[in-house]
Amino acid sequence: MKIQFIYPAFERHAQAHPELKEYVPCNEYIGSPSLGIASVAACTPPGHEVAFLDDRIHPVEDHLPEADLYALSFFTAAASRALEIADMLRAKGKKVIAGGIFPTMMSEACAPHFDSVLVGEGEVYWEQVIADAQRGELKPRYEADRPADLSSLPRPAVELYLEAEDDLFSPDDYPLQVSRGCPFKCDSCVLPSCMGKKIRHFPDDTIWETLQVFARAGKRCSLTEDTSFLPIPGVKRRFRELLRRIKEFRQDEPVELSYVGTSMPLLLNMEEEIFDEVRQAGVGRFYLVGGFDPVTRGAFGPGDKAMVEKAEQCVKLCQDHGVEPYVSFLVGNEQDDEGTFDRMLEFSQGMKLNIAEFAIATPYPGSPMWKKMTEQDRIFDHTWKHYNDANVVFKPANMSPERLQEGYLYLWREFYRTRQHLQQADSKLATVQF
Ligand code: B12
Ligand code: SF4
Repeated sequence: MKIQFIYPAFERHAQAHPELKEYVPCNEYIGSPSLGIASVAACTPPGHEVAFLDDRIHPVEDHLPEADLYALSFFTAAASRALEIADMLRAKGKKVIAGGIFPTMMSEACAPHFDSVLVGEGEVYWEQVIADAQRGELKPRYEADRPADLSSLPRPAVELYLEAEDDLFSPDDYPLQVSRGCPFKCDSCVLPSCMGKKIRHFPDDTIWETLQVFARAGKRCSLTEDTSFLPIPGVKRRFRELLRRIKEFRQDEPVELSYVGTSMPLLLNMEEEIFDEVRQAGVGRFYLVGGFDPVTRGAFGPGDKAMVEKAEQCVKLCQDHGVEPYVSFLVGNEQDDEGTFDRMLEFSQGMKLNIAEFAIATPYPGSPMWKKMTEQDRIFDHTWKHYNDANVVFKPANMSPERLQEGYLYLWREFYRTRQHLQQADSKLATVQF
């Protein structure tokens, strides 16, 4: 059988608001696809052919290859396009199945558009799906009855992505997944619902192998998840071991990490040496998420002085240790009011931030925020492509939706107004996702 995986398009900040391109000087950069397809494809039994199509670069309408089964992988921002592609393919009589975060959280919304909806971690049931598809007996729904056992999984088949690169698309970094699951429950995060509440770690060998494949292809890797810094016994120790091994590994291989993602105040729990270890592992940047935690919510919402000082301390820790802070400011939290936008800009100015991004709080299906906003009947937009952190889809607590939308554009414009020199900056700054 030939299985054609498709990564449906979604709009990023600058696509949703083209005026951003006029005032944000950093080069536009399309991020790599999520690891979902590569992870599932790696578990395909022998004897089948797998192929990958990135609809963001090569729209399905113009590049539709023949296949026996079309497997779409998508999160909420890509759901509008995914449903459109599925309808189009099924009108042509093709078999189409859906997996990923959105099908996992909203399987009923997907069901009318697909032959099968796949819920949860795909590695658990993928062989069964293939066997049933081959016999022409696909079931309408498959669901993982347990978390995947990471110790027995093959590494993600990232060659699928690397081989699909061309002149139009060749990202310089890819995500590297070191664990799954999280015991916390931040408002707008779906991970604990999708991947479970317990942290599970990939074995070192799986991580090394993946890192090596990327390094040999000239790619950097990003540690995109903040769970490595959580104050849970054993988690930080494991992360430090990982950093030390990467440091050693770099003596023989051209391994480079582009950034490590973390919720801002988690840095305050870190021992000083970790910063050096991060740098020695080649990490040039922290992707500092603000707006998920009580510290930054207190700092930028009501402007609580003690919280502002803590937030400043987080940025300063990065600067003092030579790791660039790239702050991602989330606006539209319950505490935020009309003053929030200027508080964020003053903070950026005071801390001499070089680069930053701005995102609108979004009630992703399956997240605690979704549950609360639905119960309070505050969601007014169910167009999934607007769920991309660039559009207001709910009624904010202390301002109108229009004011929040304007404030978000104001932040991008005002922050970058004094940073036009970034046009000449190192191409690595192009990893700013806008
Ligand atoms: C790397 C990453 C990115 C990259 C790459 C793009 C991408 N879509 O992944 C970039 C940086 C571009 C990105 C951008 C954004 N991202 Co992002 N991103 C991630 C991250 C950290 C890792 C993705 C990944 O590789 N996961 C690992 C794979 C293995 O997991 P998976 O895709 O869920 O796949 C498993 C199952 O879902 C299933 N499955 C998936 N596909 C298929 C297909 C089939 C056929 C089958 C059988 C099974 C199956 O099996 C897989 C293996 O178990 C995730 C967090 C996470 N851990 O997932 C957030 C995440 C996906 N992003 C998120 C968000 C919100 C965004 C932004 C909107 C944020 C922003 N500030 O703007 C933007 C999107 C657009 C924009 N405005 O720019 C949210 C999505 C929430 C939601 N409900 O949809 C997540 C979950 C983060 C979070 N904690 O909330 N992101
Ligand atoms: S944002 Fe990070 S810490 Fe919070 S629930 Fe999601 S993965 Fe866990």
